[in-house]
Amino acid sequence: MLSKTIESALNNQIKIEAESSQIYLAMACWAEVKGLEGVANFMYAQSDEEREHMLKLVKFVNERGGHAKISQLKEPNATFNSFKEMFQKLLEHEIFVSESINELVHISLNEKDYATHNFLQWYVAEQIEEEAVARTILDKINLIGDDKGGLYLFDRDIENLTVTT
Ligand code: OFO
Repeated sequence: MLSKTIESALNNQIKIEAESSQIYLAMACWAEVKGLEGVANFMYAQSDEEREHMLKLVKFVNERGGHAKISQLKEPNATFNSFKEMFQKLLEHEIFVSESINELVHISLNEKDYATHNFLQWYVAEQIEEEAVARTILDKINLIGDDKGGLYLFDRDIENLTVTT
């Protein structure tokens, strides 16, 4: 059985994962209208993954005697000045999510909820992976600079940078 504190902390994370999915969906749309198909597909996949992260939490809360809360979401940013800016925002967002997961781990230990603590380890590992992918992408974009040919190749290759869930 989840304590009220844990239930509300997990529900807050459900909202964060749902918002992540929306943020990445908006990024996918922007990349698609800008003609970068590879980047768009990559971001659509990221958006789907965030929804999976959300669902995993929803099911955990409901199975442990809580009630998952489905909240109203913030409208995400729809346009960016550049792909570099877009991926910088992605990295910043993932760092924010990691901090939120760390806080949850901290709360679960305070509450002596070892089942939730164990469940959260998957998210801890996932965040390491997602931050690493975002940093790799930014390194590549920094190398490309303003080179259009480089951006074309990057768009073709980004789909190989898959994130494992
Ligand atoms: Fe990438 O945020 Fe979910 O966990």
